[in-house]
Amino acid sequence: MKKNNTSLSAVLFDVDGTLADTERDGHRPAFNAAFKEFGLDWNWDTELYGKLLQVTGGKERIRYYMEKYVPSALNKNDLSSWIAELHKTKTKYFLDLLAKGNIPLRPGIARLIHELREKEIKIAIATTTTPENVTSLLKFTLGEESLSWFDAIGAGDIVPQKKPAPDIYYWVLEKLGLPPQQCIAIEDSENGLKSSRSAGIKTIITVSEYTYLQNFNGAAMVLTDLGEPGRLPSILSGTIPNLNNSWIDVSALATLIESNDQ
Ligand code: XBP
Ligand code: MG
Repeated sequence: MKKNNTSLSAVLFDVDGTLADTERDGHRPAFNAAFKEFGLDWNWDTELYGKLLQVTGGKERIRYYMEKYVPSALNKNDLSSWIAELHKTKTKYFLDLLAKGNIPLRPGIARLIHELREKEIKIAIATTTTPENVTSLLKFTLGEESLSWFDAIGAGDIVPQKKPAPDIYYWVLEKLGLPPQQCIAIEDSENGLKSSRSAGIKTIITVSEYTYLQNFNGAAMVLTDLGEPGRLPSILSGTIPNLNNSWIDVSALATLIESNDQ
């Protein structure tokens, strides 16, 4: 594929909600299992978890929950270390869930990743989640060797400010050595969109269960998912020139990057 300033050079994938539906039946029960192991009577049901998701990052989410719902528990000598230990336990349970193979990739993700590789377009990860969560998800869905397919994996505490700050996208762009104009981000949430757009990257949203009512102003396109041949996605807003009743493939992304739209 010919490369110029506005050619597609890389696709940057978010993880939770975008690569896979990890939140309701993955992260949430893992948090609850960790609470139990720590002797806490906290329970994050599906509705409460939806509210807590406005805070990105598991450790940040725990702290926010404590501040809002159980402020008496904040009275600990080393609160940050305690939260970090609790979160480490949560990660252990989440990794166990991934290893059971119960969390599949969303429609179109594996197809698009394979096509991007065939066409020699770089692929990268830009996520708030803990790095081991990303490597395990990739390993248990695309296979161990898939880790080497990614030109950059930006995850977790590698940057000081999590999404909606643009830091993680800046970090990945720098690793790739690419300007934002040559990249497309795929996200599922308003916080993710704010992050990618603040870094100047055109963004496609594939909505997830917890995010479909969020504000996606600034997205190039909002869809139910990336779609597959024979299983078309529904387009919720935006368009890609010449995307005629199709799924999202490399040619659609290449057209999007060359268009003048946001
Ligand atoms: C989603 C997040 C994460 C996960 C939990 O990240 O905000 O905090 O909910 O994972 P993204 P951790 O959509 O950017 O992938 O507990 O490891 O933070
Ligand atoms: Mg997400």
